[in-house]
Amino acid sequence: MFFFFLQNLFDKISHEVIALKRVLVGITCSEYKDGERYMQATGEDYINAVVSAGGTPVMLPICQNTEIIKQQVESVDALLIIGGIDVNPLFYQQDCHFEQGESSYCRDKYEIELIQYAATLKKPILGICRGIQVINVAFGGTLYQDVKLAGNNIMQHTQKEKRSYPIHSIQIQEKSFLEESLGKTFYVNSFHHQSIDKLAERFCVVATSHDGIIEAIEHIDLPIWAVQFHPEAMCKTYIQMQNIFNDFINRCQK
Ligand SMILES: [Mn+2]
Repeated sequence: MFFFFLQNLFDKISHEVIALKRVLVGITCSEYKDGERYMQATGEDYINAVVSAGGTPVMLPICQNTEIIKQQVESVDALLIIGGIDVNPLFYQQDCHFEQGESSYCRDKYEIELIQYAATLKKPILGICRGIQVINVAFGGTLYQDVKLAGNNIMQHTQKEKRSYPIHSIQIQEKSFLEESLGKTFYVNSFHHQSIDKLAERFCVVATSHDGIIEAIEHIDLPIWAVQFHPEAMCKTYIQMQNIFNDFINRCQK
């Protein structure tokens, strides 16, 4: 009898511990067209990285209703802002440069609203690639519409190598979230032709490449972290990349 009591107690506690550990991560979506149908989807690599880190992924579709966006944010513990096409420069008050690529006004408006509302609730956010750019814009920063505009010796940031292999190194600031995951320097992949120009207020740069391009940022007060590369694509080839997601989920629990 006493054994059953202990067994029940143990089951109850372990169930609660597991329930505590599962961080619900809202992952943003990309738009695409399948024949005549407009679709939304997210990358399987993001889902797998969150699952491997012990989180529970849910997809957050793009929509244009403020009440729904607020409810999406309220219903999750954290946000993962994924990669994708360029941000429309009108969101940082610039005219379109010749090199500006494809953009989606609706996706930009949605993600900016999502990020700004999540910030008011102090929900943790991890931004990846386009994610770092849209986070910077959501807080008043600007982008180089093409990395070539950042200087004379800018290297190639749109690699021809496979996604799961790196192309350039980054130098990482001490005591930053990224040093915790990757150490002082690391080789990363690169699939961006735009990058941060003017950094939004209350953010700091935590990693750069040798040509000075911003490769990671974090907020000074809020739980917001972002990288310009694609760690989710390298989790299987470079185990340290999974640390970025593991550490993110751990910080979400604090
Ligand atoms: Mn790069």
